[in-house]
Amino acid sequence: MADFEALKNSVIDMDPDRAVELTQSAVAEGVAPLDIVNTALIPGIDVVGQKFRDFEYFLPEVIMAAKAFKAAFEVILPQLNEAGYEPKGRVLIGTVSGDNHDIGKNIVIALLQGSGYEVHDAGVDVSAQRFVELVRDIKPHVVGMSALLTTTMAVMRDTIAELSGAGLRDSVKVIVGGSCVNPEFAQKIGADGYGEDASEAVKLVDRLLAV
Ligand code: B1M
Repeated sequence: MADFEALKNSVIDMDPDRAVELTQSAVAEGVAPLDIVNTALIPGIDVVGQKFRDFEYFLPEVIMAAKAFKAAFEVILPQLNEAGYEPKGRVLIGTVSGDNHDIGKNIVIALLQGSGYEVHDAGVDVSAQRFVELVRDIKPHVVGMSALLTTTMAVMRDTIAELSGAGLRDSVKVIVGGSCVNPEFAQKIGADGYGEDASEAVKLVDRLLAV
């Protein structure tokens, strides 16, 4: 019988090998892939997010736990696709032009993927024009921009302006985050929301897409 509690703990304990092993045996037993995600992996990464907020876990632990999560998720991704798994929505995320900080963005991506979103990582140093190109190609429901440098915040405003100029603004929700950004700034530049941290970003996307 699949041990969901042990699988959840393998994510919390940052143990990718154990996470893979337990996921493989659950798959072999015929457990539905979505049950594995919803009953073990997401609850596990949720605990990690909470520990991070409570200063019980720090960055290295979050990155290791995200690795365990991703390793297990990779085992079931083909099964999810076969099972006709429908992502909750499509999200495009990047760190804005001039800014190479990507640790926070990567955590947001891991939690969004864990929560069932198809996420496209635009990487770092992404210009307003590049965001527009990617929105045209990928047709995301949500565009997320991350910035940690006060000098790069303006790129968020420019990207929203470029999206409007290209006639794409109404087709996507725009969210922003990163330690130099706040809700007032998000509102001022016409974003649809601000995520204070990765778990809040997931809740925000859920809210905006009403899922
Ligand atoms: Co840099 N850096 N850094 N740095 N760096 C900061 C940001 C800084 C505050 C340090 C300081 O001076 N105290 C400062 C910025 C000052 C400012 O403008 N306000 C700074 C600076 C100045 C610089 C350089 C200019 C230094 C230099 O070269 N002179 C340079 C810039 C390079 C560039 O980007 N062009 C630089 C370089 C670097 C490193 C390469 C060494 C490294 C980055 C490694 C990497 O990312 N791959 C680095 C690091 C590690 C930091 C600090 C120490 C840590 C950042 C981090 O990863 N935090 C940082 C100081 C600090 O924050 N204590 C600092 C952990 C991460 C989990 O948090 O990214 O905030 P964070 O993400 C959170 C939330 O913000 C939110 O969720 C995440 C998870 O909870 N979130 C989102 C983030 N994006 C989101 C998007 C969303 C929603 C939520 O929706 C789309």
